[in-house]
Amino acid sequence: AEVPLSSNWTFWYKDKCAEDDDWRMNFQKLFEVSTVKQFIEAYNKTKLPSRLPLGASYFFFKNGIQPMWEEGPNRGAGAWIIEVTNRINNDLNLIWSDLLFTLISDGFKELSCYLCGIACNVRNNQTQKVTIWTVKTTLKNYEQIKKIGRILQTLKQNVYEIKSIKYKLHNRLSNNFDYVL
Ligand code: M7G
Repeated sequence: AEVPLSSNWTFWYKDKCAEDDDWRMNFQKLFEVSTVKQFIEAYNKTKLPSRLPLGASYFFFKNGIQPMWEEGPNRGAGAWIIEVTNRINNDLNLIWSDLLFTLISDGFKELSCYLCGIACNVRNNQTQKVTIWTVKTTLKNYEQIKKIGRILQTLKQNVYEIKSIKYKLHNRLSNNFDYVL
């Protein structure tokens, strides 16, 4: 029998859109996965982020959560943003894969209920981002959401060239960050 995942996930691709297009268009659902086998097959059929065209994004979200700020538990929430400096080396791919495998193996344990999904944005040779979208921060879950950030910081102890890890609210128009560790 197939080994079930502890959550079901959807893999999305979003192509770059023109400035005045509605950002919420041109999403493509690539795969829905609910077993280890389905995940591995989907992973093997998907290009690594470094091979995506500039401006494109991947999203890997829990089933039922649309990868948009306006939807469900993303509303009023934010994300941990991991900025990676360099497209030439493999760090973006490694961090993205690391997080995919962590999510499907329930590596965040009791913190997983505070996570909505992850995204990867390929922008130019200077800016690549992997973002970890959480539920809305409250006084009650603030510590847990910070703890997710501290876990992500352990990625820095590896060889990855990470520029910064910061938390940003989705609805913030400026580029200010809301909290750092
Ligand atoms: P991005 O693609 O997340 O990152 O956002 P980038 O700044 O590195 O390119 C780029 C722009 O896309 C934002 O400033 C928004 O105009 C739009 N955008 C991004 N997201 C994730 C959303 C979203 O969830 N909803 C809406 N309405 N617009 C978004």
